[in-house]
Amino acid sequence: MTKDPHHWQLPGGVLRLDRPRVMGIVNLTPDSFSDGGESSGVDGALDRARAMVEAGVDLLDVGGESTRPGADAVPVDEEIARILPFVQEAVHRFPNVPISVDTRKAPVAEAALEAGARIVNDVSGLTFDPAMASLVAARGAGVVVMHMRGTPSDMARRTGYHDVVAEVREELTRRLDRAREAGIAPEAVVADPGLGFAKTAAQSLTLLRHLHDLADLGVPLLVGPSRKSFLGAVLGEPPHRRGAGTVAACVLAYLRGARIVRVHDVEPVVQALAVAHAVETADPRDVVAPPILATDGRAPS
Ligand code: HH2
Repeated sequence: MTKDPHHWQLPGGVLRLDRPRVMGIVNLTPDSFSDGGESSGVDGALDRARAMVEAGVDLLDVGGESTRPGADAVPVDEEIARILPFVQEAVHRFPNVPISVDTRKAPVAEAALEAGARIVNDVSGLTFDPAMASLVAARGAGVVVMHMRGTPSDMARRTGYHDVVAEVREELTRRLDRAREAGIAPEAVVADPGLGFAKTAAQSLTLLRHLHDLADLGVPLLVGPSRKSFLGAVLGEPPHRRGAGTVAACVLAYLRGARIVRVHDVEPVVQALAVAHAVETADPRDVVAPPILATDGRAPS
C-alpha cells in the first residue's frame, strides 16, 4: 500500500519506525487472559501506564473488552465507560505517547478518538463494525488491521488452513484493500498477523517464523506475542511466567521485520529490542573494545 514502511502517519505527526517500537498494553477489563482485573481501576491503570512510559514505551493501547476465547461480550456503553476516563487523563499526562484504543466497535473508537486517542487497534481487521473503516478515514486516525477469523467466541474452531502464512497474507491483503477503498490513507495503516487469533500454537509459531513473507503487504507490521498460549505450549508455564518467552518472541519478530510489538511487560522488551537494534545497525568501527583490566588494577565494572 505504501512504499515506505518506516513511518506511521498519525493525527498530529508521524511515528518513525526506523527503530523497533513498543506498544504497552493497558487492559481495563476484569477478565483478560493474563492480567484481568490487574488494572480495572483508572488510577491503577494510569500508574501502570506511567511506569511503562518511564520504561520507554512508545505507544499505549487501552482496551475495555477481552478478546480471549469465550470472553463475555461487553455492551458499547460499558466499554466506553471503562476506557474513556483513562484516555481523557492519559492524553494530558503522556502527551508524547500516542494512545491507541483496542476495540472492534466504532462508537467506542469514536469516543476514544474524540478524547484524543490517535490509533484504532481493531482485532477484527475492520470487519466487525461496518462503520469502523469510514470512521478511521474521516478522523485520519492510525489503524492496526489485525488478522482473525470469526469472532473471539468461535475463533478457536476456525484454524483450518492449508498454508497458514499464505492464507493470512491473502486475507490481510483483502482487508488492507478494503481499508484503502474506505478512504484510509495507506500511510496510516499497520498490519498484524494476529498471533493466537484463530491460530493453533503451531500456526502462531509458523507465522512468527515466516513473518518476512508478510513484508510484501507493503505496510509496517505489528506483532502481539505477549504471554500468549503458543508460548505456554512451548514453555509449559502459565501466562504470568511467560515473560522471558515473550522477550524472545519480540526479538525474533523484530529480526523478521516487525516494527512494533504489543506487550504487557515493557521494560525487558525495550531493553531487548534496543540491544537487538544496536547489533543490527551498529557500525563495528564505532565500538571501542573495553580494557580487560582498568588502569588501577581493578576489574572494570
Ligand atoms: N492481542 C490481544 C488483544 N489485542 N491487538 C493486536 N493488534 N494484536 C494482538 O496480538 C492482540 C491485540 C490479546 O491480548 P490481551 O489484550 O492481553 O488480552 P485480552 O484480549 O484477553 O484482554
